[in-house]
Amino acid sequence: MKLRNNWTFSEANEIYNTPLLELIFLANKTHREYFDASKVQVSSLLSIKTGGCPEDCAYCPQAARYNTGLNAHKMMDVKDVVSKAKIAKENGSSRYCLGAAWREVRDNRDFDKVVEMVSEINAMDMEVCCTLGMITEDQANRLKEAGLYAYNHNLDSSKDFYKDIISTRTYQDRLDTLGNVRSAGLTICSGGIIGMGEKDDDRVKMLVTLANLEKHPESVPINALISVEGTPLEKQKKIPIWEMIRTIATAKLMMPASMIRLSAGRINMSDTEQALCFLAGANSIFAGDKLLTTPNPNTSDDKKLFEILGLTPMQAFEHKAIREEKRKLEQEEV
Ligand code: SAM
Ligand code: DTB
Ligand code: SF4
Repeated sequence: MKLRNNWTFSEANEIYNTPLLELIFLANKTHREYFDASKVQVSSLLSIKTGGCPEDCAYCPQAARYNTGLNAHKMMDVKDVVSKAKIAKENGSSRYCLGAAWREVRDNRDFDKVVEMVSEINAMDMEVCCTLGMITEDQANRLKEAGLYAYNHNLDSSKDFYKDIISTRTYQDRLDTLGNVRSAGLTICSGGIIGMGEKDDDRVKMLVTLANLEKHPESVPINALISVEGTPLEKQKKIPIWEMIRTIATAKLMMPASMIRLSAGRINMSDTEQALCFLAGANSIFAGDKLLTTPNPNTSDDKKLFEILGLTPMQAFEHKAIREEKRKLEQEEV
């Protein structure tokens, strides 16, 4: 299957509505054309600056305006972050993602510290990712020079539904940041959240926007909402697993060379449910007892799950090599 960035809504919608077992089969088949299906990328997350965020994202426990009982924390020290990254590496993580509860990056001492963290973790031969909110091209360049590999910035949902979830910035702001990240030569990690009350159409539209970017995001996190008490979405029910599977499989069929990450929400999924997500083309997870502020399955349970399913963690940068090889072969075919 060739990579495309001219998807129409109706094409994507048809994929999303394919009978479920057929959809899983097609996604799995496509996945195997691009990746070794026995390998899963394991990433770890760390919240380096927690809470007190001025934005109003309705799902987020870190927004200062909601009472979620979260303890805010100022920027962590570089050495503490580096030692946590070491532990994550020992536990099989090849990617380390640093998250800050910021609306946007500012050129201040805290940003200098992030640059230092990136450079030290990159020197440990891990893929370093940051998620720091909106960013300019200059700031993205600075991170790239320090050794940053990826920048995470989610579209979260469709343009239409975005307005119901966030009012303090626009969808275009998100797209502009993705453009700045690309211009700096970084890889993009961008996906969304399902289970916020959006319609199937909103999920399909979000995937069309992602898949029609000039270049597909190299990784696409699909988060199931973790409904946190005190946020406006506290009453949202757990998303049926079938909808998670449909979203993952559709993302894989539209962006076959991208890593689809089964992200937030694994804590509420059984092993069997997670296995179906892997079968539908997910090949990346967040590991470690905590995501940014909410719980995640513990490392020993994940190790057991990998054993049962015959999965092994990918090495750092391994998937990049697989993709490049595949692209080379395709070019030879033409
Ligand atoms: N402040 C930065 C930003 O918004 O881009 C970076 C951190 S923010 C917490 C990163 C992403 O986490 C959000 O874009 C959202 O997709 C995801 N997220 C936050 N709260 C979540 C929740 N309760 N359930 C699922 N995903 C969540
Ligand atoms: C992503 O798509 N999901 C991660 C990561 N990128 C930064 C964050 C999930 C956060 C879940 C809520 C929390 O733990 O605070
Ligand atoms: Fe702030 Fe990011 Fe949470 Fe929105 S998702 S409130 S920008 S930390």
